[in-house]
Amino acid sequence: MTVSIEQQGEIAVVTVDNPPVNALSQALRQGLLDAAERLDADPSVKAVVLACAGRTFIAGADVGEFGKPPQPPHLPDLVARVERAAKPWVAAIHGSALGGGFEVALGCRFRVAVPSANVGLPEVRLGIVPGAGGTVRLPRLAGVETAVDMVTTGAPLGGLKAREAGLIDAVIDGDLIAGAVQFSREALGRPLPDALRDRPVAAPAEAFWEATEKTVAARAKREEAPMKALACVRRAAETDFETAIAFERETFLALRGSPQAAALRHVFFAERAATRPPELAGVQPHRIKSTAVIGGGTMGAGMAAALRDAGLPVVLIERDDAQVERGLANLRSIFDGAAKRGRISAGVAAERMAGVTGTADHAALADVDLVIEAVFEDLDVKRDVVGRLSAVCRDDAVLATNTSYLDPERIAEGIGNPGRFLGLHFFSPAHVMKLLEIVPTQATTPEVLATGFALARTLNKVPVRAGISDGFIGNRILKVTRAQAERLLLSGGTPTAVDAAMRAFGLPMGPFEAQDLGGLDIAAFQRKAARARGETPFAPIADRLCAIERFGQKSGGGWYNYEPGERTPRPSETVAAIIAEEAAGFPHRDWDESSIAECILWPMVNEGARILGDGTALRASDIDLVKIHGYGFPRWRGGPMHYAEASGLDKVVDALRALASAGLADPPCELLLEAARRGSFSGVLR
Ligand code: 3H9
Repeated sequence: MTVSIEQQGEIAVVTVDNPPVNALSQALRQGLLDAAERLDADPSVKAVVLACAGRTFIAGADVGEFGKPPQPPHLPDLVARVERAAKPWVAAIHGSALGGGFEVALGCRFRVAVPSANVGLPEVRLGIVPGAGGTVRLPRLAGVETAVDMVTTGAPLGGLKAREAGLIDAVIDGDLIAGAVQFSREALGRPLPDALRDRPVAAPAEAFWEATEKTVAARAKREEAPMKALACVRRAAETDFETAIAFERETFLALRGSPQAAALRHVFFAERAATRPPELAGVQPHRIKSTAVIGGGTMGAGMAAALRDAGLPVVLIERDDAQVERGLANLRSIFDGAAKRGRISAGVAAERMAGVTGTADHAALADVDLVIEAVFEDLDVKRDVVGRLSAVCRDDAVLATNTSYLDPERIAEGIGNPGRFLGLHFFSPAHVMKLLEIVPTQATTPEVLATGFALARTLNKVPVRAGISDGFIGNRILKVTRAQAERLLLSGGTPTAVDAAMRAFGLPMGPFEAQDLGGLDIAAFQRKAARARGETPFAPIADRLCAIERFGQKSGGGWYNYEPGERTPRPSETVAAIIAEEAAGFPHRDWDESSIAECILWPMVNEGARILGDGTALRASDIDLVKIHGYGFPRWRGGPMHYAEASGLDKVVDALRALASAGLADPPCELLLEAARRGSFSGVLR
């Protein structure tokens, strides 16, 4: 870490260099404080430009320090010191000025930025509120409404929008430092504006707060930080500067140690670790400039949309012209839907479609860099497709399967150059869901595996490396979830109670509602295939529902009844009667919300531990990412593995033993027992 000072006439340029993102570590805070002292004492300096080396301005407090006691100098004191410097400071922003980085910029008298910069206070995404005056200075700069919007959503603003909102004083095209120095010289010729601490806040009407509290509460659901951030801005509008700063700091420190903040920090680092597997360091991915998707159904169209959203041209292959038209129509409806909801303009939707070539002719694949098949989930069908691809595609083209349950090794058997083949498992809807399971075979080369990770980055997806096992990581755990949900029904629970308990835990939907939405037939098809392989999948009630064609919403009823044209689940007497028959002889118990949640969650964690144990996942945090980004597990709970650790693995083991002795779950596996002895999954060896 260095803080260097270089003088250009009467302007001093302070440059921070603390790779990778100039986070405000203790050493950097000290370095900046020393610089402020030194520059105040130097009579030849009339103004100070604060700039950063590397890819970004200061991206925030050092999140890695949050688990430890705060060390002086504290960030609020640094910001206050910059604000009351004898010479005006000008923040020169490129990349991101986020969190504490933006708070330092708010301590400066002026802010200038390149158009590609962005500024914001994303603290709520880490379960905290700004802790160095952000909620108090921002409303003084840009008004209460902008401040509320930014601190409660955490969304940053781009350079031009930030200029419009008054967050920055000038957009600099061309050389940022030269522009900032020039800006400073000109500013010295005019009366200085007040420091933000000395500016008033226009307090909005009481009705504004009432309405905003409702909106923020509805959006935040169970997350604590957004409402607290709102309370901080309100305090800034209703009291004096010092009182508001003290309130913000107190709120920040209380949240910093909260379970939600710990969970969200865990996810923050898990997401970053997942994108850069250490074993692929230095491995060059293939360049992907053109792509193809085989199959234009829901999955194929979603994948094609994701590729187009990232600017890649797509060839969409179907078996005949009619199917090509159907696939293109699926894709068009995705873009039209996005345009209707205002996410993209009609022009952009048309441009996305223009980049798609629909055809039944495999000759169109001769020169593409990457082909992903999304045809029917049947081994022979997929093998046939992949065999054809290996014959028509370039020898170095990457070939991928989007299978959810089949063995990629078997799909690729016999193809030429098998090193270029891998599984890329998207989640439906593929243009929306962030998760991408990347599944190498024994033969997949490191370069092709690295291409999977590079593709995920291009598509803005969260990549997780998964080994080959039935359902990889996500669907393997899903099977356990569903089996547990049925065990609950056999032992006295109802679909309504189970769904309500899982919603109360924080999932967007309970397991039965989710099955009704997705359709029970897909899992039934997989169970049939599993039974043909000699396995014994457990779904006694779902099997009976499928036998009477209760497939979910699409057939007018599944676990629940649905009125025509409605999606509201209503309890079904037919289902209740089937449950009662199946449950006969099973010991009943009273289930409350928390015991239902544990009966589902702890067996999920046990399966997660098995998945770690057999190498299907490399890290417990990868399992958390799979559940969060593929299945809606609440981010603020940190994923099932983190949640189990935070709850105490001993407690999880005891609860699993109790469930197992009642015939309601498998006993804890070896790896879970080992993790419980250590108190954590990290460092547990398989
Ligand atoms: C805050 O400021 C609180 C204050 O209000 C109050 C204090 C009193 N700390 O994302 P990348 C690491 S809260 C530590 O892949 P990109 C990251 O782990 C903070 N480390 O790069 C990774 O490490 P590695 C508010 C951090 O170019 C490397 O940097 N600020 C931090 O795709 C590269 O990260 C935020 O929430 C950090 N703050 O994106 C901003 N940030 O190489 C969070 C990053 O070892 N950061 N790292 O895996 C970001 O949004 C992105 O990193 C950024 C760059 C957009 C800046």
